[in-house]
Amino acid sequence: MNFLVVNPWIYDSAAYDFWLKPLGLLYNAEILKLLGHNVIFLDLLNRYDIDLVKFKIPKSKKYGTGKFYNEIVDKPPILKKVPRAFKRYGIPLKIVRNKLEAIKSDHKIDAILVGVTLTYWYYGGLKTIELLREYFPSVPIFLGGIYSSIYPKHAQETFSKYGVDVFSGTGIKPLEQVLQKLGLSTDALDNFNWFEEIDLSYDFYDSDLSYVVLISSIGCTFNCSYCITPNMWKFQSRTIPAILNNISYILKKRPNIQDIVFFDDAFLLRKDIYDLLKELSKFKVRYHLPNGIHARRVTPEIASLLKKANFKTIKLGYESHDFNVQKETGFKVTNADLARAVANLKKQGFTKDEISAYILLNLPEQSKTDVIEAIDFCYELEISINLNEFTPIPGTQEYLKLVAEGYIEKDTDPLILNNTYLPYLFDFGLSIEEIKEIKQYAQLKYQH
Ligand code: B12
Ligand code: SF4
Repeated sequence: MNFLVVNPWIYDSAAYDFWLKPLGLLYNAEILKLLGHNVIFLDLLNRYDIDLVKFKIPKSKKYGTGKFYNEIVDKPPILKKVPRAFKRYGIPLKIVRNKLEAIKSDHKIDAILVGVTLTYWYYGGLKTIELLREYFPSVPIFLGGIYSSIYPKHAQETFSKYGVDVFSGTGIKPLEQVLQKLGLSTDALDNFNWFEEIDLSYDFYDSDLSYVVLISSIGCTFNCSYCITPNMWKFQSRTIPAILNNISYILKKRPNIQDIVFFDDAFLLRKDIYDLLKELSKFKVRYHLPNGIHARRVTPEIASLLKKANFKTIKLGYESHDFNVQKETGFKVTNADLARAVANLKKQGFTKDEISAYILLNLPEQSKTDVIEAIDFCYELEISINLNEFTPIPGTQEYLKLVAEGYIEKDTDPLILNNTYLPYLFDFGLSIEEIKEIKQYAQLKYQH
């Protein structure tokens, strides 16, 4: 069969290509290919798309990250009160239309798969599907991914109008259900360990790529109050030989790749992390960890192995300076853990630019003082910071608490739960002024 697999645009007020690659869709596309199907992959967020670069040459910043092409679009009514521009990020509409026209005339598409990641990005999925329906009015469209797994009710209600079948859940099940719906056999997937066996090839990209994204483990053994990961995945890690094979396979095909990014939730939690890090040092690439790693696990030996393997981006999950907040939200870190991890990393020569800490901003139980103290603490440790604005994710403890306390409605439209819009629309947490003051404080402090 001919499958069209589409990574939709993002509609938001801010978005940046911080090594964004649609891993979930890539896995599903690889499995379809393995089953003998033909896959046409359309990533509307590919900054190096061959048609886009003819129109506008993208500028890449550090290690292949960079700005998406974007255009201001009309705001949906629910965001009218928010004084922020609303934009469509990704390949311009005209180019996408040309692509769909070409796909339609060259192939008989039998089914379309679309994946939405963040819950508040569903609107981009909707707009993409509206367009797909113009070209493929009667082709079955299937929606899956993090949004429909976290918020199935909303996804069902929103997308069924477009004749879209919505699937939730992680692993191979959603794809099996898609295949069954199409009347195809799933026997080949019985006892198939997709996480171990599928090599991400990046063959679906005919454009240049300066980085690739992989996962060596997925899920996490902690249970933080603001995080949905433990509800979605049981912690599992891919074996070291499989990870190394996957890297060799990619580098053989794309020797220009210089940056490998791990999207793991909890990169350091696997038991054989020491062995993995030793093996990773064999490849002449730079590695990056954009998700917060566990400070408690950054022992002197781990720090030394991270350095030897050539890790260039280390983000530590810190979130709050207040011991009570740390304890109540999941106890993944204390101030002493962070200080120890930083000392170990610094001893190996990691710089202030290479090490940063994620600090949560606007968590309901957090005070302005807590955020300021967290910034000061990181400044004193001489590391960089990333202020992460809190977003209540359906299903998490924080979300359920806000619903129980009456701050948000149970079936809230996820668009307004976007961390950029929250302070304009809800009464909990810090005010817009306080958030601005904190950001200015951090900026001024870090200018020196
Ligand atoms: C990597 C990652 C990042 C990266 C890149 C994110 C990206 N946009 O690609 C970085 C570090 C930049 C990041 C940032 C943020 N992230 Co993040 N991130 C993740 C993480 C750890 C992994 C995502 C991933 O690639 N998973 C691996 C793939 C294989 O899984 P998958 O996509 O679910 O796909 C599977 C299935 O869903 C299914 N599937 C997927 N698509 C389809 C389609 C069809 C048709 C079918 C049938 C099946 C199917 O098949 C796959 C295999 O099973 C997730 C947690 C998680 N474990 O998912 C959080 C997560 C997505 N992030 C989250 C958050 C909150 C954020 C931030 C907002 C944090 C902040 N406060 O600033 C920012 C937002 C930044 C941004 N604008 O992107 C939340 C989502 C919240 C939400 N409302 O939706 C998550 C769930 C973690 C959490 N805290 O609970 N993140
Ligand atoms: S440690 Fe990180 S990934 Fe694990 S539950 Fe907490 S926030 Fe989520």
